Amino acid sequence: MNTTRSQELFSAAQKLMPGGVSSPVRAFRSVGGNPIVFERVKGAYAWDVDGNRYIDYVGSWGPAICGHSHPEVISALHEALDRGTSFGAPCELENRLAELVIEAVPSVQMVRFVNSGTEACMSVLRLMRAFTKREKIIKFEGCYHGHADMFLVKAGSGVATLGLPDSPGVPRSTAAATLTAPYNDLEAVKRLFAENPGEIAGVILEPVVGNAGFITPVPGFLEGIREVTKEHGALLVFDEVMTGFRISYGGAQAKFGVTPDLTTMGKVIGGGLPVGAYGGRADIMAMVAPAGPMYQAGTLSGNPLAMTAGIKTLELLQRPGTYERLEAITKRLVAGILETARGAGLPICGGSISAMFGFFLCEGPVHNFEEAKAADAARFGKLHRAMLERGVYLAPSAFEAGFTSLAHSDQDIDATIAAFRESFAAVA
Ligand code: KE4
Repeated sequence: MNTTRSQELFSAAQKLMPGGVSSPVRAFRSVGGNPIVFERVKGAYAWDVDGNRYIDYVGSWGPAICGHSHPEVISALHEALDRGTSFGAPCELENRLAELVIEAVPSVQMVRFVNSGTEACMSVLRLMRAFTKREKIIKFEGCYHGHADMFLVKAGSGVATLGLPDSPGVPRSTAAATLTAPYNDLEAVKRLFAENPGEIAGVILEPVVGNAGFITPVPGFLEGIREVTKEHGALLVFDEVMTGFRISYGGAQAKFGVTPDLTTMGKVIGGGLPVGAYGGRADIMAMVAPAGPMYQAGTLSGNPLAMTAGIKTLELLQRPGTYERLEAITKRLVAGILETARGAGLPICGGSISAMFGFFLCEGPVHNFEEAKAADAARFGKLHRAMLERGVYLAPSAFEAGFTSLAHSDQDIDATIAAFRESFAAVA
C-alpha cells in the first residue's frame, strides 16, 4: 500500500506540531509506523492523501455514529452557515439541542453546553466540589475524562497508550485530591470512603469503559457505586462523553437503569463539530453561573453550527430501528473477530454493547485496567498494521474502543472479518 504522501506530510507536521499531531493518540506511537494522513471521510470510509480507502472503526473517536458527513447533517450545516458561524449570544438552536438532550436523558434536568468532553468533565468536577463543599474525588484506573489536571491520575486513552506516568505539570496537591480505585472494584471504593470520611465530593466514571480498551461493568457495580455515593452524601457522575447516545439513545444510564446525579456528554451530540455538555439535577445545576456562583464560560459554547450538527444527528438517531441495526452489525463483527483470532490459535476476549466494541489479545476476561495491560500490546501493533494494509482503520491503540456506525454495511462487516482472518494468521 503506497503511503508516500502521508509520510511526507507527517514528517513535515513533526517540525510544526509536537509529535506532528493535534492529539497524542493519533501519532500511532503504540502501534508503530507512521499515521495515515486523512484527506476526506464519508459514511463508513476514510481516504488518505495517497488515495487509499479504509473502512473506519474510529469514526472521529465517536461522533460519526450516523456515518461521516451524513448528507442531512451537511445540508443542515450549509443552511446554518449563511446565518453565521458564531453568535456569542443566545440562539434558539441551543434551546432545541437542550430539549433533545433533556428528553433523551431524564436524569438531565438542565444542561450547559461547552466545546469538548474535557471542558464538560472539568466543569462538572468544579460543580461537584461547589455543591458538596468537599474537595476529593474518586476516579477509576484506566478511565479517561479529558486532560484537565485532576483527571490525569492513572488515566486511560492516550495517557495509557503512551505509557506516561500520568503527566508532569499536574500539581501534587491536585493529584492528591484525586483518589483512584480499580474499575469494577466496589470494595475499594467503600474503603476510600471509609478512609476519607466527609471529604469526597463524588465519584466520576465511564459507565462502560472505552479508554482502557472496552471494559463493561460487572453486574451490581454501577448499582453499588450509586448506593455508596448516596450513603456518603457524595455525587455520582457518569461520564457519557463516549457512551452517550451510543450505548442507547438514553446512554449507558438508560441501558443499565442506574441514575447518576450529573452526566457529561460530547462527541455524538456535536455531530462532528466541537461540543461538550454537562447536566443533571436542577438543584445542582442551579449553582452554575449566572444562575449561581460556580463560574464556567466559553466563547464558542452553544455556537449555531455545532448545535445544528448535534440537533440533526440526534434527530437521525431517533429514527426507528437505529439501535437494533447498530447492535446487530457490531455483534456480528465482534463474533467474527473472536472466531478468526481463535482460528489462528490466538488468545482473545472481547465484546460489544450497541455500537461500541473492543477486544484484548489475552485469554481474559478483562474487568479492569491492570488486566487490560496484560494483553499483548506488541502483537496488537502488528495486527493494527496488517489491518491497515488490508484497508481497515482501527484505533491506533490497544487502550481504545472501536465504533461502528449506521453507515457500515453488511458488506463492510464481511470485508472487515475477512481482513481480520488474514491479519490474525499473519501475526500469529
Ligand atoms: P475531548 O476533550 O477529547 O472532547 O473529550 C475527553 C473525553 C472525556 N470523557 C471520555 C469518556 C472520553 O472518551 C473523552 C475523549 N476520548 C478520547 C478517545 N478515547 C478522545 C481522542 C483523543 O484524545 O484524541
